[in-house]
Amino acid sequence: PESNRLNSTASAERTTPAHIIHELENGLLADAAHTSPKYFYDAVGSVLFEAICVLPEYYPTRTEAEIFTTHMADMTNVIGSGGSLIDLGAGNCAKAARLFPVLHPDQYVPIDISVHHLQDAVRRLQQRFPHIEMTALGLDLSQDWQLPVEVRNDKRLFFFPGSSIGNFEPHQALTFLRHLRASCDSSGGILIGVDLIKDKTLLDDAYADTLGVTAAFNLNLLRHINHLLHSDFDVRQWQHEAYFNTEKSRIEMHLRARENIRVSWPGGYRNFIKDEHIHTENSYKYSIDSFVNLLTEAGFSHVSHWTDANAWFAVMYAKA
Ligand code: AVJ
Repeated sequence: PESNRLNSTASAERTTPAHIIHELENGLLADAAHTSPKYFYDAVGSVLFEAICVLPEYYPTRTEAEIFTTHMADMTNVIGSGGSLIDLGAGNCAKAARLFPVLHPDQYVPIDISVHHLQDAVRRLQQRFPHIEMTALGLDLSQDWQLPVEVRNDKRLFFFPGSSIGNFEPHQALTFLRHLRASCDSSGGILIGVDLIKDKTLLDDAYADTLGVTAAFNLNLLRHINHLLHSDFDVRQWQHEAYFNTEKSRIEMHLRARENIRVSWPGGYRNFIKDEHIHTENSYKYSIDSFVNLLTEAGFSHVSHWTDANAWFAVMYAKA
């Protein structure tokens, strides 16, 4: 009903920061429409992503977990213990929690786009590990960010699992890694998960699963944007697409218009013709050599890496 629409317009305008409105509008109005992958992760999107991580087709999560299980003792020898464990994009903090009993950090610093998302997980972890100081931070890692003074600068270990680095363009990934290198002293280091280039069919299937969970994850973006921008996307008019672009070494996710569509929001609109796309995500895949080079170019050294038997995924540690 019209009255509901007006009510939610008012609340969207109250709650969405102007820079987010501008970022969304700029992306939607660009010749090749695009959106940032950070908008996947509303409440529904975060749950859908957790479901993706347990799908048979989505090998990265279980392969990375298996690499940690198999090589934990070797990793611990290389990394050492103590210091401050800085978890970039911590979510439910489960991956970092597995490291506590072996790396014995003095401080745990989970970072996520919303500090609110971290609160429950950190409260539970603090009960299990009372002697680890925990400082949750809300930071958007795709923008400029700095660690506050509460984060100890004695052996900072940046933990960036899951191949989230793949969401950056390679030149942005380099800038991001350089920023990490500049954010610690020579006692620091990075422990990072990297998805590797592999057979196109395996990659395609991992992002177009047969249950349609990744399709739901991609389409849910439109509902989140409706909430943020008070736009009128109709999910039924859009089709999930995902494929490995071999030349660019990246998975691309798109939403394709099934028909001619006009999308409106307060202050703007965009007409999409049938088959026009919104580019919603890139997920870059690297070779071991290319990522070792990237870490080295960023100012890290002594890169160690561990992989699974199929060499589908790699975990790398590099010293500052
Ligand atoms: C969270 C960026 C690592 O690229 O594999 C999963 C996101 N998108 N399925 C990835 C994602 C579709 C995921 N990252």
